[in-house]
Amino acid sequence: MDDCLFCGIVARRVPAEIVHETERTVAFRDIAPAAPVHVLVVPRVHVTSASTVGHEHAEDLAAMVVAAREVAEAEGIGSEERGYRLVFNVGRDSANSVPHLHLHVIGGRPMSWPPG
Ligand code: DGP
Repeated sequence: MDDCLFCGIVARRVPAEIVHETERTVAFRDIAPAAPVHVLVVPRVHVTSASTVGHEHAEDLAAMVVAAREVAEAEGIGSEERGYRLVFNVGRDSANSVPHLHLHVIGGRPMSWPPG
């Protein structure tokens, strides 16, 4: 989509620090990191939100989770001893701000639960 920020990053129209790519996904560092490791994994195809995901997106979703694991391993937080958080924000209450599906990979420091 021409006016979508993350489609712009996927298409290299918008600069970003890309750290991982597959046939179906692109992963890049969050511009406002919430932790030492904060990477966003997005599908190359435009999907607006987890609230609009359907069975037709199954392969993209699986590819995103595998990409997140590979990013975490590459960043040195993939082990059970370290660990990381995977987050899909959906809608206003979650503070979702970019309408292109993205999986947050957050780690590199201890985190509490529940989130704020
Ligand atoms: P969310 O709240 O789940 O919609 O998260 C959107 C994230 O996207 C937020 O953590 C900040 C990040 N972000 C917003 N604009 C840009 C950008 O232009 N470049 C990069 N790399 N990240 C961005």
